[in-house]
Amino acid sequence: MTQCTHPPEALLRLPSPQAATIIEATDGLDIAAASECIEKRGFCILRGLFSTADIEAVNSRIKRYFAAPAIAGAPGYWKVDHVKKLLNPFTLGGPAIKFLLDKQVIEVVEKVMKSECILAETVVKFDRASSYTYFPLHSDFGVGWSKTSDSKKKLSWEDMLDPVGIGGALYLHPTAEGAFCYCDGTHLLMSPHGQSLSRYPSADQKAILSRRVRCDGQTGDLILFDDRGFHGPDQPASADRTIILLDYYRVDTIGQMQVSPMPIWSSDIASMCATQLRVAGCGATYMVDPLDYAHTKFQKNSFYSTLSWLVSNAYYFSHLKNKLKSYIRRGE
Ligand SMILES: O=C(O)CCC(=O)C(=O)O
Ligand SMILES: [Fe+2]
Repeated sequence: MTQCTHPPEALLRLPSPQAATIIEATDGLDIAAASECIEKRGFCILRGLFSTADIEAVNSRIKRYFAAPAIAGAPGYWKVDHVKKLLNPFTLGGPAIKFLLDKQVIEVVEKVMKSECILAETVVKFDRASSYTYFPLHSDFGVGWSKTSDSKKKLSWEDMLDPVGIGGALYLHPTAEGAFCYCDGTHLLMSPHGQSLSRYPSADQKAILSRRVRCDGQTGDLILFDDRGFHGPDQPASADRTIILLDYYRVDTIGQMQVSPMPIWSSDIASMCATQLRVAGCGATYMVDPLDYAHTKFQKNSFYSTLSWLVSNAYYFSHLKNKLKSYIRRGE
């Protein structure tokens, strides 16, 4: 396979960028319209797919988890840097499952991929307003991509011709500043110079950036996007943002493999149909051991050992009190 036409020529052939296409899904999702839009533009917004009650229920669970970090088993968020709070949405249980394994969404994703899909990764992400860009526009895949350096599977040019991954960004509140952005049609380029936009010749960077569309949206909007196109959060931003990110991988390309296994509530399993179980990772293997997953990065932080010591000894005084009591009782 020879390399595809490089930008900006390939970009010049595309129609000029437009505002995001919003597909109303309140009375059922038009699967063909959604998949056609993703194929053509690389992204679309699905509106009205989820009930307000479910979004509110999930938001109130997130509020509890995002109030404090997860320490010693207490409910809380994961910390990997100053600006973000993270959490696996499966941890929330109940209605959260509906957002992660929606049957209509799976149908769209599998139609676009022309393959079965698997939910490879998902996260609830709080992004703090920031005066600097900490997550620049990027493509999630390129030739040679693999999740870990020792992975045998590396993406080839042939692999890049199919949508290897379809991402999802679910808005949990009205979102404008800091919203998800997609560079219209850039999934068709197939990342000829890799995933990082800063590595592209400046004319290409300019052409790609000129196609950037900010997906302003409402609570409950779900953006589906082809991971091969350039995308990322609107940064710098003066507003905080909380979203649920989803990433479905193409099984015919990657295999029945997740980035890391999902922590699913046992009580939620009965509500899942065979397709949802498969997409959730039932019978799948994984690329990264949960102990080494990026979201567990805090174990490498310089405060980790001090905090560990504090937690290990958090009940020391009540332990001493019990010891003293038993000593006194024995002496009576
Ligand atoms: O946070 C966002 O808006 C985009 C996230 C993303 O692109 C990613 O995690 O790869
Ligand atoms: Fe991404």
